[in-house]
Amino acid sequence: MTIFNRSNSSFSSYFIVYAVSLGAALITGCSPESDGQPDNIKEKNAGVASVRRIAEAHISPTEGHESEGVVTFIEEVGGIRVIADIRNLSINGRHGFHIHENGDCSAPDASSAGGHFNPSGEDHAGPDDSRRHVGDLGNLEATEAGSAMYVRVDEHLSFDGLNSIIGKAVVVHDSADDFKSQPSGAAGARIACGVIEWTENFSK
Ligand SMILES: [Cu+2]
Ligand SMILES: [Zn+2]
Repeated sequence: MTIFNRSNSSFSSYFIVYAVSLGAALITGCSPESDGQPDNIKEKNAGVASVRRIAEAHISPTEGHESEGVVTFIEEVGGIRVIADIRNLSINGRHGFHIHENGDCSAPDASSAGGHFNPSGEDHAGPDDSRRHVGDLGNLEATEAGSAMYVRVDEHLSFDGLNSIIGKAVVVHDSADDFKSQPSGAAGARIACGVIEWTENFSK
């Protein structure tokens, strides 16, 4: 009896996973470009409930560095889902990852992006601290291949009002954020930067 229940339960799990995968395959396979949304965004959204607007930052290296990638921001109930996909980082390194107050990456060292986005005048802290800069997203953790994936639903971020991150900059740092040092976690040089903008489909 016990054995039967166990195998029955794992069959159900398998079936659910299969059904979700099939659904995602049908969405991407049968309506290519029908809504103008890129396939990579569709895949990220598959299975995510209550998706609304989406913004993105294309991350480019600052002078003398090579890190690059994309950060996607998806509006959800309870906050903004942040999905970062960054490559050419130092191997196994931890890299401070913040939203800075100016959407301007034009300076060779990205100093034009200003300080951490901090509309409520708090001290610098870690992403899980209730009082922090809105822009305090913590660290990227690179693999031995020098790439980092970061996923977090953050309740401090918004697409509207005082905490709106639209038009701000995402900055990746050379060193780890210690979540304590003021004003920016002693995370070192700015090695990559990108401005947060609406994706094509969510332009207003
Ligand atoms: Cu920073
Ligand atoms: Zn900060």
